[in-house]
Amino acid sequence: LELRAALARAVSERTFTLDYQPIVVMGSGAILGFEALVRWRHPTLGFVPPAEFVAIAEETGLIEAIGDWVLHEAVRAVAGWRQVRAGRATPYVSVNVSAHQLRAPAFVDKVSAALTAAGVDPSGVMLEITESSLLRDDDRAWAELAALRRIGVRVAIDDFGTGFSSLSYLQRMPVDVLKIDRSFTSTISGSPRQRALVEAIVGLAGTLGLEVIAEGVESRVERDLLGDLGCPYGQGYLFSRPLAAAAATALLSGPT
Ligand code: G
Ligand code: G
Ligand code: MN
Ligand code: NA
Repeated sequence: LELRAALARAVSERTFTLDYQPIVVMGSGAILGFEALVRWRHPTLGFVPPAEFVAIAEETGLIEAIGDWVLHEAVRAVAGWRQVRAGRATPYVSVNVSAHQLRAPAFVDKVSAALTAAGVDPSGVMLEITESSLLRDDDRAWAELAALRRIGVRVAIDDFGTGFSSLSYLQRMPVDVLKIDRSFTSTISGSPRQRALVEAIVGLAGTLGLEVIAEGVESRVERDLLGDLGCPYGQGYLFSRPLAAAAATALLSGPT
């Protein structure tokens, strides 16, 4: 309850920050974009893990205000990166969106407005929706996502493999990318069965014309196995931990 009140205060005082974790081409290390991860440091409780406060924010509806802030901040960051990278590859930002946000009216307009305000074209943003929330309220959410894809925003299924998407759902889902859940990545080196599962996911993605990104890549062994199985893109501690905004920009200023 105390945390709830503090969170409400944090929303009005905007005491959140975003960290950014690189998403890379695993073979070369080239940066494709960054996943934005919200952070909240409470004045006395210290750092509160997002898994905790995002859940409270969803229950209380505060996630809408937090999500709006995250979206604007993340899009502003892309504008900066694209300036740093002028004339070279154009990185995107991948933003986690909860089902609650998708259900709110005018979500599409909010995304467009954030893009317009920052002067970023829609290819600068990817939205991550968990597999379970996509399944929970399909109609509204799917319509919103389809509308976003029509303007050029990309959509990823987050934590893929942990939900229960049927093949017929997957075929119809308005998405571009599957992010393979880190529970698969972390067991891939020890288990032929897990390797076969990842291979099946990669094959499925190929059949459906979807891109795959492996999450939670922590070792070179995992990276190489993923490459062998046909998954070219990844993110994880092997490449980089989530970075503060300035560090992310500094990384992009480098040679690759
Ligand atoms: O950064 P960390 O691994 O602790 O994140 C934990 C969880 O919080 C992840 O599942 C992530 O998707 C979620 N999360 C992080 N940032 C955001 C955000 O801006 N919005 C929402 N809805 N979830 C987020
Ligand atoms: O659920 P989602 O995929 O959005 O969660 C992202 C979370 O995973 C972030 O909180 C991030 O800190 C965490 N993360 C990113 N890379 C790694 C990794 O290599 N290993 C582990 N254990 N966690 C990671
Ligand atoms: Mn995510
Ligand atoms: Na995930």
